[in-house]
Amino acid sequence: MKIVFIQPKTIFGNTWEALNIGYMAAYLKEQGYSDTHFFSGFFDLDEMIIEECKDADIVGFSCTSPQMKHALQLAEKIKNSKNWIVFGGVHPSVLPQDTLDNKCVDAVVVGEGESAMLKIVQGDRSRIVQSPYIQDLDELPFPDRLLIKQERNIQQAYRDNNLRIASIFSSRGCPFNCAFCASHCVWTRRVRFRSVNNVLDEFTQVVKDLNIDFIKFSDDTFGLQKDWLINFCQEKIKRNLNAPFGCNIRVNTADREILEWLKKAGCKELWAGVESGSPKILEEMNKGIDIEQVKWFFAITKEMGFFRRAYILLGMPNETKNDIKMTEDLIDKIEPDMVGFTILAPYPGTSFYDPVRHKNADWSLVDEYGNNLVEGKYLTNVELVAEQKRLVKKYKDIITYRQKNIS
Ligand code: B12
Ligand code: SF4
Repeated sequence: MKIVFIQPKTIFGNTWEALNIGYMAAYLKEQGYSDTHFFSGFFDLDEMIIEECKDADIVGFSCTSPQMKHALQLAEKIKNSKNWIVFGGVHPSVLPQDTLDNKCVDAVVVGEGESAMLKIVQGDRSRIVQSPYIQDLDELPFPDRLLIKQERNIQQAYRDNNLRIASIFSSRGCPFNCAFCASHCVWTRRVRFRSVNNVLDEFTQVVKDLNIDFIKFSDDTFGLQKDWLINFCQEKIKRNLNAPFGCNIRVNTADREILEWLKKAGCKELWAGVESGSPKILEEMNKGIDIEQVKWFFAITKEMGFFRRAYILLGMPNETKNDIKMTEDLIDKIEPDMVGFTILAPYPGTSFYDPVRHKNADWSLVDEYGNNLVEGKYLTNVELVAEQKRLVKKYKDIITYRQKNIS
């Protein structure tokens, strides 16, 4: 049985490792299905992808909303009477019926993909497939990084950062409820953790096999459980794993003890959602943090010598120029080492998605770095984009790599 997985592209052209596909392919391989192939719209030409799918039995597309357009363009050309076209990922999970309304889509997987995809490979021809979540994540094999041709992403990272970088996930899910986030649609709000040893085994293997200089923990938020996190740091030190790493962290889940352990274990970078300097806007985002926590986190992490990145989100419905001014004041106070300014993107699965208003939205044109869908009560879209540009210019010395490149 020939199975082809496709990572469609976004028009904004930033590439990333298709670890979701790597996970599913490794799982299928363990169950005896190893005739799997992978193509990425970022690197492979459409004609080549279509040609390679001619004799495929199952073709799986992995989609966030901005990837849907390219996925459907390819699927229309690939669909034939013999193959079975499956769509999975965040967008199809949130809008399964919408996705199935496209004639070229045979089935949609809602939520976690590994065991659902196995069912399909074993003959399940339901149009919507949803499997129970895997209880023990250690049961999953490590993602097949060779199949997803990760070397291409590593080289890209090297060109951008002069470092060979790879991502690892230590958990699935996030218990928080930020209004602009769609994570819960795939993972629910119950967090599952891999064991420390399982994560460190992968860490060891990835660093060695791929010659990696820096590991990114791409979890929604890393080390949500204090005991787990301290144990992870202690074990990493014990194993003499010196490769540095960075992670997403919430300013209200860290404490001094956690940060000290992270430091000792080689964590160099911390990436935190600051979002806004206005309490009213933080409330509107349902972010669950306050300004004092932000100030405390950035002061202590500066003192400890971490490289700290702050994410700022503009475009909440009630945001005014004065709120943005409060955000600037906060940035000046906390002095992040890097900052990025995104604009709210009302993706399906977030609280800002409106099925009526956004029915015919072209999601391929929607990006957090700029989109024409969002405007607030007090700021028009044009004003918001102008504010974003102004801030990018003002903070040009510490702006994120991606934002520097696109502005
Ligand atoms: C890390 C991350 C990134 C990293 C990726 C780093 C990396 N190494 O992979 C970066 C920063 C590059 C990134 C980029 C983007 N991201 Co992002 N990202 C995430 C995050 C935090 C985790 C995604 C992830 O890889 N999870 C781990 C894997 C294993 O999970 P998964 O991808 O969901 O796959 C599982 C299932 O969905 C399913 N599945 C997935 N594909 C398929 C395909 C088939 C055939 C089947 C059967 C099943 C299946 O099975 C998989 C395994 O169980 C999520 C939030 C979240 N927790 O979901 C946002 C999230 C997915 N990102 C989002 C977006 C919008 C993007 C961008 C489009 C942004 C942009 N404008 O460029 C790009 C697109 C890239 C992408 N596909 O994720 C949105 C999607 C919302 C939506 N409705 O589309 C999310 C949900 C965040 C949010 N705003 O709410 N992202
Ligand atoms: S933005 Fe981050 S912290 Fe908030 S719900 Fe999403 S994943 Fe969790």
